[in-house]
Amino acid sequence: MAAGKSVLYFNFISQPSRALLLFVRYNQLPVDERQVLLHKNQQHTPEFLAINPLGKVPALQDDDGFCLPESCAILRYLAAKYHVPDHWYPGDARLRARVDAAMDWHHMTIRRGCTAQVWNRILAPMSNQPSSNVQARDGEGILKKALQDLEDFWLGSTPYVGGEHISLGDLLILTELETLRLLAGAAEGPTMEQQLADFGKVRAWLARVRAELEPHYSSVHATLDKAVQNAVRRKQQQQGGQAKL
Ligand SMILES: N[C@@H](CCC(=O)N[C@@H](CS)C(=O)NCC(=O)O)C(=O)O
Repeated sequence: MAAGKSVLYFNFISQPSRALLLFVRYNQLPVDERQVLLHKNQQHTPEFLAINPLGKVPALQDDDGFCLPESCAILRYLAAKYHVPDHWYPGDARLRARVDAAMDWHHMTIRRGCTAQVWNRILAPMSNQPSSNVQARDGEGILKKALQDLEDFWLGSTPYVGGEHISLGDLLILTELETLRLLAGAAEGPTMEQQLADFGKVRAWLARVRAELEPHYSSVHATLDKAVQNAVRRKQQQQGGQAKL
C-alpha cells in the first residue's frame, strides 16, 4: 500500500471529523489537516466535490489522488496504512469484530439521538433553517435508549466499548456525545449533564477516554468549547431581551 502523505478534510464542529483528528494527532500520522467551513458551504464547491462527491466531511485524499469519504472507512484505512498500535483496530478477528460492531452500532443510536437534538435545538435555529421540536424530542428518546445500551452492554464489563483497550469505536462515540455540550445554549430540552445523570459508567468512561487522549482531546475540542460559550451567551441575551419585553 502507498505510504505517501494524506490530506484530511474536516470541520471542528463535525463529530466524525473530530474522531479522525484525534486519531491522526494521537498517533502522529503524516496527515495534513484542511478545514472545510460548512457555514460557508465550502463542502459544495467544485474543488471539494472533486474530492468527495457526497459533499460531506470528513474526507481523505492521498498524494497519488486516491480519495475516500466516510469516517469509519477512513479510520480503518489509516489504521491499516500507517500500522498503528493493534488496539485501535485489532488484527484478531473476534476483537476486531467487536470494534466493528461498536462502530456500526453508534450511527443509528448515539449519532442519531445526538444529531436530532443538536441540529433542531441549536444548529438549525442558528443558521435560520427549519427546525422541529418533535424530532428533537424523538432524539432524546433515541439517545436515552442508546445510553442505556452503552452503560449495560458496551461498557457493562469492560473499560472501553471494544473491550480492554481504547479503539476506533471509543473515538466515534466520544466525539458524538461531546456535541451535546452545545445543548447548554438551547432554549428548551435537557442538557448533556441531565441526559447523562443516570449513566455512571458512561460518565466514568468519558472522563477516562478524554484524559487518555490529552493533549489532543483539548486541542481538537477548542472550537467546540468556543461554540458552546457563544451558544450560551446567545441564549442569555435572548432571555434578557424577552425579560425586557
Ligand atoms: N456518514 C458520514 C457522515 C458525514 C456527515 O454527515 N458530515 C456532516 C458533518 S458531521 C457534513 O459534512 N455536513 C455538511 C452537509 O451535509 O452539507 C461519516 O461518518 O463520515
